[in-house]
Amino acid sequence: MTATALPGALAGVGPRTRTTATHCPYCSLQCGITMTAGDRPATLQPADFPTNRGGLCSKGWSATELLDHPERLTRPLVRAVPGDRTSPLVESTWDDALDRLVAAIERTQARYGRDAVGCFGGGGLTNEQAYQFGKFARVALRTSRIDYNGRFCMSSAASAANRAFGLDRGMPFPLSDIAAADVVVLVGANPADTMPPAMQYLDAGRVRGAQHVVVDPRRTATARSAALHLQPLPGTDLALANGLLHIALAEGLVDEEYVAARTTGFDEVEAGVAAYWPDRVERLTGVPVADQRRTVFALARAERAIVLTARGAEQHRSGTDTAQAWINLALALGLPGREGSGWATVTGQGNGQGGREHGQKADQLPGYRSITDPAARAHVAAVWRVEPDSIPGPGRSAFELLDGLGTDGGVRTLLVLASNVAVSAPDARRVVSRLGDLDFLAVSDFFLSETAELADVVLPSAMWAEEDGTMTNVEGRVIRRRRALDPPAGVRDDLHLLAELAARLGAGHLFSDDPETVFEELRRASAGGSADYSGISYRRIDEEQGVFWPCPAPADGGRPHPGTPRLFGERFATPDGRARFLRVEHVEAHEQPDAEYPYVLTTGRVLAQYQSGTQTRRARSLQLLAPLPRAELHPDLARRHGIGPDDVVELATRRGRARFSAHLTEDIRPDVVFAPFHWGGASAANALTDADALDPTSRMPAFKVCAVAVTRVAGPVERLPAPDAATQPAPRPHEPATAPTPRPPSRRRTPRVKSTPRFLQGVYAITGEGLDKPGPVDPALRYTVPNGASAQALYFRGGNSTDSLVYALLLRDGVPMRWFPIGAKGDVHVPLRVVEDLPGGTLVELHAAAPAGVTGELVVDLGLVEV
Ligand SMILES: Nc1nc2c(c(=O)[nH]1)N[C@H]1C(S)=C(S)[C@@H](COP(=O)(O)OP(=O)(O)OC[C@H]3O[C@@H](n4cnc5c(=O)[nH]c(N)nc54)[C@H](O)[C@@H]3O)O[C@H]1N2
Ligand SMILES: Nc1nc2c(c(=O)[nH]1)N[C@H]1C(S)=C(S)[C@@H](COP(=O)(O)OP(=O)(O)OC[C@H]3O[C@@H](n4cnc5c(=O)[nH]c(N)nc54)[C@H](O)[C@@H]3O)O[C@H]1N2
Ligand code: SF4
Ligand SMILES: [Mo]
Repeated sequence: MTATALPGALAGVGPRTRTTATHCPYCSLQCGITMTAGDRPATLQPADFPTNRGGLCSKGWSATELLDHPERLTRPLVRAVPGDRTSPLVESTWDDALDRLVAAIERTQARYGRDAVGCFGGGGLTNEQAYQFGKFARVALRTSRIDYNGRFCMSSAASAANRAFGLDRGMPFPLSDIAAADVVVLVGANPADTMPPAMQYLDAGRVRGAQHVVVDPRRTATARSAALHLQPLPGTDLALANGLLHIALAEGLVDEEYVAARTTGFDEVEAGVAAYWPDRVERLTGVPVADQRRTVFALARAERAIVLTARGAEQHRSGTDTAQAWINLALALGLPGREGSGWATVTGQGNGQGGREHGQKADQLPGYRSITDPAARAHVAAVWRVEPDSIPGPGRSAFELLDGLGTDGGVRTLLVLASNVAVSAPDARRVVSRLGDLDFLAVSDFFLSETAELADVVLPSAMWAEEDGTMTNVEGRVIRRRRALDPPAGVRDDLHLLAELAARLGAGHLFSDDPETVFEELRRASAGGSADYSGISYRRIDEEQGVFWPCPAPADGGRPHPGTPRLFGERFATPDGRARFLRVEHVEAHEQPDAEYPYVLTTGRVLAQYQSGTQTRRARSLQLLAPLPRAELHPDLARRHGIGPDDVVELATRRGRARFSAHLTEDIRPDVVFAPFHWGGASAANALTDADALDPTSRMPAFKVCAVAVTRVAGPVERLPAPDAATQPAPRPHEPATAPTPRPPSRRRTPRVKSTPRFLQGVYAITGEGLDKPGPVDPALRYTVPNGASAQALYFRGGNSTDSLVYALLLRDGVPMRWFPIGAKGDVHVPLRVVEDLPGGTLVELHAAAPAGVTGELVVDLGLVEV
């Protein structure tokens, strides 16, 4: 394959140089650049693309530094002693590395079943790679176990958008609409540091007199340029949004005509927000009543108004409901679907949007289809040329997949593409310990990331400028990543890697390593799905500066579909065309500050580092800008602990300890500490974060809030020392498969929590309609947790009288949560997680599935306690 053709390739500037139009490799803004490459080190210039209009941030400017970085991996690495991960990683051949990986896959699947091999992907992969990875898992490995790092990113906003609008395109309008809005409220978004060139749209609005409101516990660069800064306690954004809606109702600001014409469910929400009166909201959030009122009035009086949420609001155990609360507010004010107005989430990774559409999610098939929908399975199976029944069911979400590594029923051989979970996953010390429990770990990366360091096999991948493909940016615009130079000898791109692995697993005839061929297949697989790409082609992207999905293929002979820059103008993507209000309630953060851990820790980003830092920590120019990981502390907090500017501080939580240089600033709330997560080792913010309470719908961990203690360690230093190993708490062990021996009853009386047992149980006759067609069995197998109470699930027992494998399926609010396979004439007893609260209002149901025509009896017993 040679470098790309027109119009990506422009005239070269030297005899053997060529210039290619492509995009920055990092965030979802996907700033346009032109690269010059050939007989000298590659260089780049910002381009006049609609998202950046000639702008670029320091990360983009430095991107070419890494292409020929001395630490770049150019050969596969394997363990000197196979199977011994304490032996050194040594260079090897592709044949040897792939032989080892394929042998591990076959060994694991023969011994433990297909689901014992797992895949973990990333939102940095191109659409073609993400699509191929999802297909590879289901077709070549036939495993259900695939998920990706987007679960840790915008999954809460995605679930909320799907629930409310029937469609998840993060921004349902082009970025340029932000410049035209009279009011923009940014909730937990800091684009001044995370997408600097996008600030020109906010700046343009401000010049016209637009008002911006920033909701952030820190007075960030974004907040400083806004008209109003609300500084809530982390994890209270839902209460704030409900409070704003309460005021809107009280002041008659609700757009009743819009609510009546375009939405459903408002009455319930109206009743719900009655409890969020302004003083109470001030107590919960710390946002003064006067500021609450200013925000609502500004939003309601604006001709055009936009509410944006990002990770600050979404990375919580109630992230989905928090996004919904802001959607409720936007709907009540009549914003979504009105030109220049609406709600949007700011997607983060380069292909964070496309990465969540093409099937690398546990519950998903390409075109944003559901893997449990029989019609979706049939459509995709036809494109893949496999039987619908051969496509596995839903797998486990990212953290649950990682937490189960090496256990019975968990993954034992894992393939990671484009993610550095050892640094970026929550409670990362626990994740590192789980990675150690694997039988085999393979990682594809272009540097030896902290995760790659733990692998049995490391596969050197091509970098962004060396591969072709498409990406879908923050706006939902499908663009082209174009190959500007050849990868170093010995390096392969991930499309090629997956096609080659599939061939070795006997499915090679179903896979291609050519990006455009894969894209053509992706188009067909997406046709008719909600993320419909079927009318998009490489040529159209080249000609039109990208194409916004949905863009269906025209019927025979019809005019090409123009793409959809703005959604929801006429109707929402729900069956009745109306947006759905949903009542949501504030829940406290899972971990509250106490005497031992008195402050709230929140985490996030700094301008000059990207994500887990594998790339940006290696860029010399960026190291000069952000050499040391710095934790932000208020001077009052610092004084209490004798901490001076730049001192070394140790942050401790129940999970671990990490050290940072102290950045004293009045821009942060005095009860909050902020730490960036771009570093591993001594300064790993994710050694501190909590993964024990995931969002019930999106399975998002609470990256943005846990309880922390702060101590001073030493004065300023050049290199941060590691915390004392002896003080690091042991990572939480796997949940034991068998119950521990009961201790003799203690004599000390402890106060009992009043609880009531609840059971969904009985013996039912079943007739199967297909293993992929689960359905309700009996009305008795439904239970709604009463309002004001909460419940915990204790166990599931099931028996199966038929001659075939059947499944029982546990649903929570209509969403499948767990599958319980019960073998022919078999029975199971599965302990469930008792520390996970099912809040009041949650609907719990059991469904079942059996192969078509199979009849017999199913015995089920789901035990819960109601508190
Ligand atoms: N420089 C840089 N840019 C990036 C990235 C990067 O790593 N570095 N990553 C990209 C990716 S993948 C993503 S997802 C985006 C993320 O982009 P953002 O969401 O803008 O980034 P964060 O820093 O994670 O969080 C934003 C803000 O949320 C605030 N915050 C923390 N807790 C809370 C809370 O409870 N409520 C509210 N309202 N705010 C809170 C933080 O103080 C922070 O300023 O950035 C993209 N761009
Ligand atoms: N505490 C805390 N933790 C967080 C967050 C937070 O706000 N706070 N944010 C979360 C969010 S929003 C995100 S998106 C995740 C991101 O976390 P990660 O998934 O770890 O993201 P990256 O650091 O981008 O990891 C990508 C890795 O793959 C490599 N890579 C990049 N592109 C490619 C490619 O095309 N092919 C291959 N083979 N390798 C590639 C890079 O070198 C890097 O090692 O972190 C999450 N973790
Ligand atoms: S804003 Fe994002 S896409 Fe643009 S240059 Fe910076 S990192 Fe790259
Ligand atoms: Mo992200």
